Amino acid sequence: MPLKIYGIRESTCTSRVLTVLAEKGVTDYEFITMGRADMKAPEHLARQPFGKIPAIDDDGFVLSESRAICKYLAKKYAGQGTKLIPDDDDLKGYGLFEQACSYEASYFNHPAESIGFEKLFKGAHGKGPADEELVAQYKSQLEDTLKIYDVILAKHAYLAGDQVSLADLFHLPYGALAKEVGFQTLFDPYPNVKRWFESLEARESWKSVPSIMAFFKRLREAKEEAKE
Ligand SMILES: N[C@@H](CCC(=O)N[C@@H](CS)C(=O)NCC(=O)O)C(=O)O
Repeated sequence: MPLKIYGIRESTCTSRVLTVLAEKGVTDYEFITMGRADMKAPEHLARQPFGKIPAIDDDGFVLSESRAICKYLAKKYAGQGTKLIPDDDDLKGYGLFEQACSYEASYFNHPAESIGFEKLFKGAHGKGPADEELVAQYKSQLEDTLKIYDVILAKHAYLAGDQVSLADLFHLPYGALAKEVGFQTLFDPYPNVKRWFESLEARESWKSVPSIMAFFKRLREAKEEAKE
């Protein structure tokens, strides 16, 4: 049975997984597009107890949480495409890789995702306008992180060393979104971060994934059409 991916292609967390599949050259999978009601249905809650996307079903093995799915796929398809995770016997490489994954989860994701929430998701879900005071706070938190990233990325090309890894790719969905919603020049004051992020955005894998902005544009157009 082929690998099944449950998600919305343009959603930030699903795009993280699709980017990894593209890096690995995996095309043999079934994509199941989920609506909001599908996410809360009992059969999906069995895959993702929090009622979120994405989730996968790999021949009966069920897994959720985009970063865990990416790590699983990087190991499952270790023999093909870009090497995105250190070998099992590379203990120090593994430590550095997990350290970089933790940087993303601890210091980058929250402010970047929160900017996306305030500036895009909130309005799109009818939850009112962005709280610009909060946006400024998240931007400042993100800048604190980028300052430190700039020092790290002066020493090596990527966060875990000189090879790209999942830890770098994990930044793409919310980093790109933060730029799209009004902070196009966010990374510019940090030359090493700018070089690093632009190199990630230029990867064919990421360019093959549909943009979250296109999804919300379609949603807005559909709502406007329904009103007419
Ligand atoms: N930590 C989770 C986050 C999952 C998540 O928040 N997914 C969003 C889409 S990016 C979602 O399902 N939103 C719909 C909802 O919350 O109802 C992951 O990385 O998979």
